[in-house]
Amino acid sequence: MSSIYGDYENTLDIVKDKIEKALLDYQQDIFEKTNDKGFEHLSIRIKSDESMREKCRRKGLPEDDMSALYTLKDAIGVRVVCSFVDDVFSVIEFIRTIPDTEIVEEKDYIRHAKPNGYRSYHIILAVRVPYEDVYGNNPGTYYVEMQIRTIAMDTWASLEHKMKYKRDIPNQELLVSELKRVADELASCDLSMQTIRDLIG
Ligand code: 0O2
Repeated sequence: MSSIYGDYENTLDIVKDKIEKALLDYQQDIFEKTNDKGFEHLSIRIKSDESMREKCRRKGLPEDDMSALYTLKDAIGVRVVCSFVDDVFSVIEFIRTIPDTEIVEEKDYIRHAKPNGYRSYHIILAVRVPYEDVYGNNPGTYYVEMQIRTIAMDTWASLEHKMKYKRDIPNQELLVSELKRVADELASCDLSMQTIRDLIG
């Protein structure tokens, strides 16, 4: 079976590399200016053919390049994990300045946590490249889903994700409410950590 990304698979790699380079340059720049890191770590991936097909099926979409590259906008996924909440917002401000890109969707689950306690900042970034896109436009537009959050938020999200996809967990209801409680405690710790860092200077 041919790739769900069709003729556009190679361009996805180019877009991924462009965004990765921008973020690594940012990290380098912050380090040169402050001797500190702009973020703790970065992960960037292209959703596998099988995962994208599975997501299309789950959402009732045709398994084709239009669904994979335009209707769903997370073929390329980036996660930037920071030590401190202020670093998260600095990364977001940097993202606004990346040339040939435009933020087309923003969800602030940090100031507005989801009811289950999930916190993270989500951006859908449209990236213009001198190659054809799925609509036949050249320069073309490709999309990148970005999640920017603290280490605490990231650890919580991994644990909650694990629970969601495991079946037959005993006391699931209790775990859900414990996770919510812990999410709020972690948010409070994130703020205290930020305050201490500011006081240290
Ligand atoms: P997958 O398979 O991980 O790619 P919506 O339709 O608005 O409810 P949407 O458009 O998918 O949701 O966007 P949203 O809310 O920005 O979520 C995007 C991704 O963030 C999700 O991908 C998850 O990876 C993550 N995410 C969102 N909410 C939660 C949460 O409550 N817990 C955890 N652990 N992760 C979350 P998908 O869409 O699930 O698909």
